[in-house]
Amino acid sequence: MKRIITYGTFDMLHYGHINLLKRAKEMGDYLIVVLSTDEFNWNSKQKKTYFSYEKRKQLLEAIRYVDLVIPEEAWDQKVTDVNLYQVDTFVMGDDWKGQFDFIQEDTDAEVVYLERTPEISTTQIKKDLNKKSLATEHVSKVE
Ligand code: C2G
Repeated sequence: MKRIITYGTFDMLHYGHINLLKRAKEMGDYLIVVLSTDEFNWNSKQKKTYFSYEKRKQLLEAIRYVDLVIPEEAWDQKVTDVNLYQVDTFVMGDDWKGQFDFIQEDTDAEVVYLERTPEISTTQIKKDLNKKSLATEHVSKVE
């Protein structure tokens, strides 16, 4: 059984995430998603997610491509994870290109960077929603 692993925050789940998970699963038989905890996001990425870890985990577990969701609590747990779960392929979007090549040296897993889906991101969604609400607010003021 070919095991694949990938890491992420997956906040405000969108089709860019789904495209990544679909392609990752197509590379093997079993996909492990290592999901960043709220503490890890805040302490190591200064990110406050919209959805809590439990909600983000619930969403990921509902996706047909995902077989297991485990917590990401530290940047340096990747080698341990890859060895513990006997992973064959470590997959990330290519915004991370080159950042995880060490996995190939330190484990038996190959590292693959998949092209990001353009024009969609959690940050973009938040920006667009803010713009829309400001525009609506302005219109209601001038009516
Ligand atoms: N992604 C993508 N296309 C997008 C947005 C995201 O392919 N339009 C991919 C990212 O490249 C990543 C995965 O979806 O591989 C999850 O994206 P994020 O939730 O933004 O993950 P990130 O914050 O990059 O956290 O230790 C690694 C980190 O946990 C990765």
